[in-house]
Amino acid sequence: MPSLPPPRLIGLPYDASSSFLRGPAEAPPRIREALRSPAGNDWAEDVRYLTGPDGLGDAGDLELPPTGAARALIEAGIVRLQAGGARPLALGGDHSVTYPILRAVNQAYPKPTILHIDAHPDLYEEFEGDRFSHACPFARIMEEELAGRLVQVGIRTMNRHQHDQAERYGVEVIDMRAWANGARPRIEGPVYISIDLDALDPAHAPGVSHWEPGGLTVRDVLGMVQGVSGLIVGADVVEFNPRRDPSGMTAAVAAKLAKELASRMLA
Ligand SMILES: [Mn+2]
Repeated sequence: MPSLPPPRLIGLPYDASSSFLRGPAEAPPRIREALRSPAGNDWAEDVRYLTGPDGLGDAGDLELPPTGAARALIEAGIVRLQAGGARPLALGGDHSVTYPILRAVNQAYPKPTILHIDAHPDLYEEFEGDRFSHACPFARIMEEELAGRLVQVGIRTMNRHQHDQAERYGVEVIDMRAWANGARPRIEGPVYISIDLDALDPAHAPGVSHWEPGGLTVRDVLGMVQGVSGLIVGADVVEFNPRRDPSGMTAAVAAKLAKELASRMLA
């Protein structure tokens, strides 16, 4: 059996599709800094060493303009990374980046299941006149049929329009009330994992643009990542806003999630 392409970090410094605050474009170097911090080590919780030739690679950051032209560059950048024999572990950027990433991932792995961990469904048909807003990526993904299944976890901002969109596209939503009652995602086969840090309770991850109390713990999200048994075809950690993270604590959370995603991708 040929060995799987290893995971490789790719930074997407882009936040021009954010509806509320800028800042996530500054995230990738801050997450790398936390990954390399001497405060921690280079091991995942399953005792896997992540550094070195068999570990987590790094493709650096894409150079992106603060305009919609960034989408094509992101798609091309992920296609290039995959052609180079790697699977993307993308560091956002705002959540709009997930749509072009999925277009690229579909070329290597058609229609994966998407495990989408977020406070928000991001299913708006358009938001304030923009169909490519960070409030819309999963509407674009579903209308282009870029996912076999879309499973959302951590949702706690559903409104009537997005509820209708979820029904229209057959989205499986485990909202926070269902999570609290014990509902858990069941994921089989190839999966893409998209983690918006605002899925976490702001007490755990204050460095995000949209504070939405009543969310997941860091351990909840780590458990979901570590519990995925299928092939992870790619992943992203998005919506980290360093401007709201003076302590660097949310950067540490983003780095921790990236490490555990990398370890699952290397397993
Ligand atoms: Mn969100």
